[in-house]
Amino acid sequence: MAAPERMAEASAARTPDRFDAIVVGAGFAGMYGLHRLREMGLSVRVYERGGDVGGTWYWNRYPGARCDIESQEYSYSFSSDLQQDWNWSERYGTQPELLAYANHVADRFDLRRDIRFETRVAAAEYDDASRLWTVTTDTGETATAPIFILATGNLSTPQLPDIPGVGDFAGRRFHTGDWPREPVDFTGRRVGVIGTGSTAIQAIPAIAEEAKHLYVFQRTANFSVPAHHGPMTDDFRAAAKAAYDETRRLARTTPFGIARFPAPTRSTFDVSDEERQEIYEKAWAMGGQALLFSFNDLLISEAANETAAEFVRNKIRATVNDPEVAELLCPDDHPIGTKRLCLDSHYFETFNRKNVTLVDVRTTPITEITASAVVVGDRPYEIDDLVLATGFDAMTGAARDIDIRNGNGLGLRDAWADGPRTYLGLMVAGFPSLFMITGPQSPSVKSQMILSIEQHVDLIASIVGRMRDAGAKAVAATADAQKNWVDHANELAETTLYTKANSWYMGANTPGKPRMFMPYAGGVGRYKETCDRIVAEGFTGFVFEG
Ligand code: FAD
Ligand code: N01
Repeated sequence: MAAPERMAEASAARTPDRFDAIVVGAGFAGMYGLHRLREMGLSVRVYERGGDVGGTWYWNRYPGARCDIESQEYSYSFSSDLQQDWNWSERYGTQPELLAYANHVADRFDLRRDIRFETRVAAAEYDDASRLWTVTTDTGETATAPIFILATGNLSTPQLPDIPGVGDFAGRRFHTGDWPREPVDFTGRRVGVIGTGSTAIQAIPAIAEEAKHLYVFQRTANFSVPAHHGPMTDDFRAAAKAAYDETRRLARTTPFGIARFPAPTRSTFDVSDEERQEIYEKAWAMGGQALLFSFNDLLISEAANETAAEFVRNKIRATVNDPEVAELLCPDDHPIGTKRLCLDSHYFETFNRKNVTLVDVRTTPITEITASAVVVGDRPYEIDDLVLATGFDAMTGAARDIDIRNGNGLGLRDAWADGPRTYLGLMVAGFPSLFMITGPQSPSVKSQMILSIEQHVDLIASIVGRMRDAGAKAVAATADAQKNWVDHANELAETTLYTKANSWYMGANTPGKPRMFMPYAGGVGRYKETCDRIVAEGFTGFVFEG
């Protein structure tokens, strides 16, 4: 029987809760996953615990939230009409604009009819005999499908700090990753922000504009470079639209998936001190991640890295008026770029304001949070509002939150007890027909993520296409292929400086989590070439069953 007829027959026999594919999450990954599989003729059900589409941009509504990759790159490429019709208004899209874009995509491709909102997937179990996944939600719904896709996001499980009393605070308490739907006004309020990661660095200048007083509780200083944010001019937008075919093609060959940042070819020490300084100054003036793409050894050699790190520290010293505060803001415990390089709009300048106090909680840690204060040592800082910019149980948190079991009853949590192990960041050996979009050991968070999402969804589509062509009922990654891939990913990570930081990339921010560098460090271009070769060679490392 031909593949389309088989699908048609399956559709005719389907009961209401039986689908060809079930997808968890309606962020950019789940949205494109739904669209792409539906285009192939599959029936798809998406479950999303939020009230609408957008994922990251639905949840992270804190003041100042925006992307750190320019909008003409940080956007879908799969539809030329969409690219041409949508007009970005700013260089780095703001959260409201990115959410509007997600909504536009949902409307344009009529996605919502296949999405169940406000429904959390609690469990999923595979049955070896029927080769079906059965998914259970917190609303008591169950559904089955041969294909089960986690589009649950890498930064979607907000994490509260393990500080005694954090639940006792009686004022308004916010986590930036689960911000209220309605705007929050800080006018006239005493606000405490815990955290100085990318999120806090965006939120602090915006909150400082409104608050009566803002206390920033910093445990680890972070490197940040100016975004040089601004409106997108008509000329720039028109040129970007005209060049889309070429920029998207180029982006797929680069380390980070950004056309603007091809792989650098020179070493830090190929140039004189003066020339290096000029190169850094140019990158600083350009803004964004440009600095890290100045030389090819910045994330490999400590000596090279230190030149860029000290350049940024000197910028901080030149910006912050109080030398003691400036030194506190200078990162000294990790190489630059080994945590996500932050982009800011006047972050360091904010510490020159009279209504902002930096509180060093590394020397003297936060001892507790009371009903009205953050207590550092024995000193209480009385506040009205507490903002927790304390990050996420990153990369594995959302998948581990679902009780996923294979046909032998083995849980994904157990399979990953020593850290995530995947084939290509796409599948886990022993868990047939379970796919992850931008899973661990794929470029994922070390890339322009919409590009990586599209690449993974397209790869899943070609595997599903192969299943249909072969009349297969399931597909699995082999244990050998997974072992080789994990070894390769770990070996690559060991050649970089990434392992030297206590970052969420390493799982270091989540108590009890095994330490390993979770994203693929080989870069987008190399990863894509590998995937393309695997497909061309007949899906090496995958077994089609039944
Ligand atoms: P998400 O957008 O996280 O969507 C996952 C969805 O799955 C969520 O809506 C969640 O509610 C849902 N979900 C999870 N578990 C369940 C469950 N059990 N049941 C039902 N639903 C579930 N990346 C970049 O490349 N550039 C940037 O500039 C950039 N900026 C960022 C800024 C912030 C503040 C954050 C937090 C991340 C940023 N990222 C950026 C990363 C960003 O997460 C990705 O770019 C992208 O939006 C991820 O899309 P996604 O669909 O994979 O995941
Ligand atoms: O989270 P983080 P985030 N006591 O984990 C501190 C993306 N993103 O939400 O470093 C005191 O980076 C913690 O301190 P320390 C981006 O990929 C992108 O900021 O552990 N402090 C740290 O300062 C980013 O990397 C954009 O010592 C405590 C902070 O909380 C990722 O999301 C914008 C503490 C957490 O920083 C996550 O960023 C925003 C405690 N007990 C986010 N516990 C863009 O611009 C935690 N901290 C694209």
